[in-house]
Amino acid sequence: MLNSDDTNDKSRKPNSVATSLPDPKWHKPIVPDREKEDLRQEPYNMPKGFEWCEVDITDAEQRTEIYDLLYQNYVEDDNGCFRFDYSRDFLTWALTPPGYLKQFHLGVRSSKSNRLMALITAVPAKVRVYGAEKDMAEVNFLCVHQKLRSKRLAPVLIKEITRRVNHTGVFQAVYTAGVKLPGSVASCRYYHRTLDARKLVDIGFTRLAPRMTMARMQKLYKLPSDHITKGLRAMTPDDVPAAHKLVVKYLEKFQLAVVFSEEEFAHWLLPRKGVVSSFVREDDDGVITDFCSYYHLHSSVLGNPKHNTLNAAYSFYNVAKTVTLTALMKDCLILAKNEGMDVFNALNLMENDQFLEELNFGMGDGNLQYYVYNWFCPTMEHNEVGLVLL
Ligand code: MYA
Repeated sequence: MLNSDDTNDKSRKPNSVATSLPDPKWHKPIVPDREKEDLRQEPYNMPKGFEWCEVDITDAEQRTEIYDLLYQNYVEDDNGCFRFDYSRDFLTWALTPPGYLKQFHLGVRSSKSNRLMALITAVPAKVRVYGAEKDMAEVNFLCVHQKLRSKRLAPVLIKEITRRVNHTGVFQAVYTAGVKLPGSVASCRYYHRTLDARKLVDIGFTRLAPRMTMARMQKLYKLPSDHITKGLRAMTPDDVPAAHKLVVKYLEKFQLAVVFSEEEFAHWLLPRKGVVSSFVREDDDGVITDFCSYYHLHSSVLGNPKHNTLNAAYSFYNVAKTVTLTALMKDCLILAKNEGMDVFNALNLMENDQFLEELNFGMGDGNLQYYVYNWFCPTMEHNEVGLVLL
């Protein structure tokens, strides 16, 4: 939700050059890697009445079980007004990148009813933190059914996913959370750009400022009906090699960044209807010069008589070379609005500070903490982060 209170932690350590080799004294595993035979071989014990399962996201019925668990129990805002509603297609996308493993889609079922009661997932990714490039896991969708909260099931889920990931020879992971736990590497803030003022006011996502009328607010957030940058169009499979090069090169300037292979880039960025939208700018010579993207993540509106769903676009990866980042992101707002979005969200990471104010984004009310599991390194500023997790 929108807020004007800035509580960002400013006590960050200094920069170092993003891709230069890091000093091993300040950049190292907390616990050294272990051989397979030295790892725990058997799964952690579940409390009586519950058992582990692997949930098959490619199976329609099991996908619906994941969807329902998250739809009813996943992340809410602090006021309990909104809850993430990850669509089935989104979940399929999020959990099946190249090299994904079924044993990392870890669920807990009730032995009696067989109902899915908890979940944690990991997918493989190459991530660079400062100059150290590592195979890591991206951990997401940690969820315990509301009826089973505060029974310390979450730590068991975390230990078991760690064990499973370790068995593939991977000892680092990245994840984000709204909660501040020990050892975060960066703290980012969400910003929100109103697209449908009336709906956002109706559902209590934002308020009419003092002395503001709805008509004035709508005027303030009005956008042109079509995008402005010449040559900007949806990305196609043919664009992948050039767009991949552009994005990978751009991400080199950040201290925490994903290192996409071309295949991973195609998975994460090729447009999927209702899931992810990506655009390239092709110049008159047919060269791909600029790139922008956002993903579609809706939220349930809880207890509102008029609206059930908040349609939100989330800024993903953007590279502006021949236009300003502000101009490119203005086009993104227009494209997102034309896809039916009510709000456009962006974190203040990468170079997003450049456009947030000018494009009328308002500051959100919570921070998103970034964590690198089992990695010791200096903390970094929000604008040194070049990684967007879902
Ligand atoms: S972030 C999204 C998290 N999900 C939600 O917020 C959904 C709604 N909430 C819930 O479903 C539950 O409240 C959860 C906790 C499941 C969050 N990350 O079982 P408990 C610690 C890490 O009694 P519950 C995402 O998905 C808490 O500090 N730890 O509590 C990324 C306490 O520990 P300690 C968390 O409320 C996930 C303990 O859990 C989080 O029933 C990355 C209490 O357990 C959190 N977001 O369940 C996970 N929230 O006592 C880490 C609470 O020690 C991955 N806790 O303070 C680590 C890397 C693993 C792989 C490594 C491979 C190398």
